[in-house]
Amino acid sequence: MTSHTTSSNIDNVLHETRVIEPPAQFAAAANLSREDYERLYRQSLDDPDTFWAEVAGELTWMQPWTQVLDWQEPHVKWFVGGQTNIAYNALDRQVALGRGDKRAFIWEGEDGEVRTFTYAELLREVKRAANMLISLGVQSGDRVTLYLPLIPEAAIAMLACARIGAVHSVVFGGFSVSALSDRLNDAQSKLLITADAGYRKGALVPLKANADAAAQNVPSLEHMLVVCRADCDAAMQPGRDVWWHDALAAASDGHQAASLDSEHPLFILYTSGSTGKPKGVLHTTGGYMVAASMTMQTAFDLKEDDVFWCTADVGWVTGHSYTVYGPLLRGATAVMYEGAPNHPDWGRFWQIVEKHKVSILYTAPTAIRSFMRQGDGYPNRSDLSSLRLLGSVGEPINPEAWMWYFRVIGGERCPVIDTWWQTETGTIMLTTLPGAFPGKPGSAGLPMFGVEPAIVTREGTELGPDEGGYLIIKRPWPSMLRTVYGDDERYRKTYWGEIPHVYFAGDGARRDADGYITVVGRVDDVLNVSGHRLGTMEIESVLVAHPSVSEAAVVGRPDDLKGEGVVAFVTPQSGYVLDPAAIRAHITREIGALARPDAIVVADALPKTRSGKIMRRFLRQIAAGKEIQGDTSTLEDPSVLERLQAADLL
Ligand code: 6R9
Repeated sequence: MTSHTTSSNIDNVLHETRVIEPPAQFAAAANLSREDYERLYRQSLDDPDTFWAEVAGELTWMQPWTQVLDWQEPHVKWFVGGQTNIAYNALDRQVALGRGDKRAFIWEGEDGEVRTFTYAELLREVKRAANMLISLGVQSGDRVTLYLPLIPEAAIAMLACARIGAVHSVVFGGFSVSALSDRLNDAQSKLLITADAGYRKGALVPLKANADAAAQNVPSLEHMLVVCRADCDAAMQPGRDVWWHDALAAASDGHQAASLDSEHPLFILYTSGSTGKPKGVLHTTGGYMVAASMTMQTAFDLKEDDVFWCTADVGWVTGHSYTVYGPLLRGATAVMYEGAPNHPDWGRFWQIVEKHKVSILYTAPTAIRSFMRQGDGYPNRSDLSSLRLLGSVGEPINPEAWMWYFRVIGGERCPVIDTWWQTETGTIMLTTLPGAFPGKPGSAGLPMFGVEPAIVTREGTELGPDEGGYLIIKRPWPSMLRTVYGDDERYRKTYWGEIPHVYFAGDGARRDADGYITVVGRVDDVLNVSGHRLGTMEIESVLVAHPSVSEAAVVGRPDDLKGEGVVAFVTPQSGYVLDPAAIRAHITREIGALARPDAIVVADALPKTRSGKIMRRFLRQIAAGKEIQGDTSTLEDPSVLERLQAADLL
């Protein structure tokens, strides 16, 4: 098994034996006890129809389903024949339940501006936005791409799409022109919703200019809706571009949510895979809604007066499920923060926690490690006593960061839940329920309801306690991806074709004698940089498109802060001199700053087998500054390795 996860992380996790019992006060008030979990988990596997019917029954359906599950591997339908609307359940239903005056969102801009929306206000905005989309010709089933900063309009646009049955595809605002253009074309989007600009560390990101450049090669695109976030200084193309505020002002606030089939597509979200082209992961309405609502309630032990802050941008799946849909489906108050964690300094998160009295904080290990590096001074300057629960997501959390989070941020009063899941799984799959089970630093823990995981060999044989292998899921769950948009064959092969009849997660993991699963990292050519997935092939194909590059190989190397860093090995095209600055600029332009290599090694050749296959295993060792280990005899020219080891990291 090849794992790219930082070896120091793995070593730490392997030697970790601490068990942190749930703080007594938290446990006493927890929604679910250990016995509840065990009973409900058993029921969710033994009698899924009853379990899911009960959970789904907490939400509003315009037409009841006739069958809970229809599984024809690899295709699944949940709540078959049912009709519902996730935006209705997130908003209209909350107002009907008496939460009209409760705060739905507290948004804070990087510049300190605060906007709040009650459920009634948010519903009104979403109804108007739904009418605005209709007036621009958007119909049920059409794709709408969002390229926005983390501002309330991002959530409003998502909910408005869902309300009329349009399929949203959110592209992270940090992605490049060509990444946006590829995603617009793959989804054949009719409408692009963007902003004049976005704020990042005090500077302006020119979103509209990027959107204009991306739109040049997108034949399907009819309109662009532009939110004014900065100074409304954007070139508008007559006939195509419309200001959000103008169109919204003209739209009526009367709108009835569409009654949609349970399997009606809800969103596409692109994520990196092992090949060059990102996958459009498709999620549908009913199952996703039920799982988002259920996991929000159980994993986060949600209470009526919680203030929930998931720090993820809506450009990632975490932002879909726990910044927007999950909290609203449970009628919670959610915090949204637009900017960087270190703007104007590393105390920003803690000031936000104090100011808005955040009770549940959900963030990524890479952020926790950055905070840790800045010392205890920043968090100690703020009153963090409102916090009662802490969550982690996106990559393995090293036990040191876990303990720091628990001790310094949570004051040893707040349980820490480590949640493992993926864009493809839609919602949380592994975590130990806080209050019901002790936490083990570094280990995500137990399966959520309805999730049947196993650790297996490449052949699919189940492994025993503490044996490392491949993480698989043995049966479908409601928020499972339904396909790869436009490429069902890739869906079948990637997820159901690696090991017969099980879902292949692409992660390596172990399970201990208590059933806790520790996920150690990807087993495919996917890097996890600061919790974001990047395909090495994706970066390589961009590298070789540069005129000065002949061949390229990209690997990850352990990085204390980011988890993994990107190292690019490149050989020059004859007659060219490789300029690392130009290469970095090229990657930033073509993919985004996230993929910019931390180190570039210019080489005269790459280590290849006689059949021409690049041996990335050796490159990983070189990138990590390690001794070369393993059989080098299959290499066509083993001396390449010595030259690479002697080369400078640029
Ligand atoms: C939600 C999200 C998914 C990949 C996944 C795994 C890694 C996420 C983790 C974790 C260890 C955790 N990952 N959570 N690894 N422990 N708690 O992050 O989705 O962006 O699709 O990434 O992230 O490698 O396969 P996504």
